[in-house]
Amino acid sequence: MASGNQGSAAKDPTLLKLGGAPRMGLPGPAAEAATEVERLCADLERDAMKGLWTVQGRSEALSDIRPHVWTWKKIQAYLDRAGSAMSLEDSPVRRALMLWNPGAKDHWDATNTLTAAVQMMLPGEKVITHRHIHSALRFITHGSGATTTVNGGKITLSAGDLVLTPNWAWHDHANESDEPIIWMDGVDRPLVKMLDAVYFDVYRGHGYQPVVKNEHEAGFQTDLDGLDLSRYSPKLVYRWEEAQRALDEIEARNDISPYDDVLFKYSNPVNGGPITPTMGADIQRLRPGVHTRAHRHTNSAVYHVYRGSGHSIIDGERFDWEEGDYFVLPSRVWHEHVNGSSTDAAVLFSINDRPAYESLGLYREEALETGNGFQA
Ligand code: GTQ
Ligand code: FE2
Repeated sequence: MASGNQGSAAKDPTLLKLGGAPRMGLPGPAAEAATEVERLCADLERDAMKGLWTVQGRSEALSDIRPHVWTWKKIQAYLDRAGSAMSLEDSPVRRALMLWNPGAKDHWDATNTLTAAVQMMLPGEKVITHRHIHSALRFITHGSGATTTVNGGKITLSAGDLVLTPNWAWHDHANESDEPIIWMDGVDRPLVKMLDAVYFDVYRGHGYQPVVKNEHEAGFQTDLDGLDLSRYSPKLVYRWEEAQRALDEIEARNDISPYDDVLFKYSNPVNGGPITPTMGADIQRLRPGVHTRAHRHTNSAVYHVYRGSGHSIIDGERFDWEEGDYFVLPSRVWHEHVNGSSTDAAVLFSINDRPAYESLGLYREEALETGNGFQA
């Protein structure tokens, strides 16, 4: 197990003991005072209050979000079934399989802040225009010839491309190719839900927005419904070739992260900041045989194994992954990544909620100092 796990310390019941009479400064014998404290607690709860002392020490406990791997083999079989069972002809819904964290209690998301889903469109299918206050992004994993139209600009997408649909941007999707299109959706849905900020709007008459921009204008939009372009990237599409070139350059200048190896953060060209205020995305290359050092941080993340195979050690447990798999990293747990191949690079695409933590001043990161930086 990982050392220094805040969760196990916080779950220690001895931390939760009531103060008792002397420390509470209450009169009378300890037993009677404890009883009075118990009566007080019960009465408080009947009147919609709670003694802080009954919960102190619990807030550091880790959330119920657990590390988990969803295999491509399983996802693919379910996509096949969903493809046969439902067709998307001008559909208001999307055929997307949400990756439901086995620890999530009252929602169906990958973490407490991030929705990750695998969406498929068959040849000729299209889904109608809507918009929402959520920021969303798609990373194309299979096929070529998908289109996403964002605020009147139609963007054609191939495997390895990343496209953004920022806050309140109209968007619809189509598969104009003759093969299935599959992509990863990342959405800041649970965070926005928790903040009670959800707005959702369907385009007039369940139809489609008109395409009014050319291809170049579509991929770089500076008229995003009044959005602050320093917080929402006007660059809406990041091509696979660009990402690969960026990784090549980072590797060539030996700008290696001990925790992530060769990592490129998709960023806003206006200021180098994150692509949205709530959700970020990274692409990373684990060079052959690389075993990264362990660290932990406040943000959570969901990974897609775009190429290669290996494993990650998350909170002391080994999780193997292969091409096409997805896995989730909860907040504040130690993690390190291993490329299982000594000849081929592994490529991981991931979404994270780090921008939300950073803008709220809550981002914290810590390197593992024991075990030479590796979990036991
Ligand atoms: O394709 O517009 O997975 O609005 C979740 C919410 C996909 C979409 C999701 C969405 C979409
Ligand atoms: Fe959407």
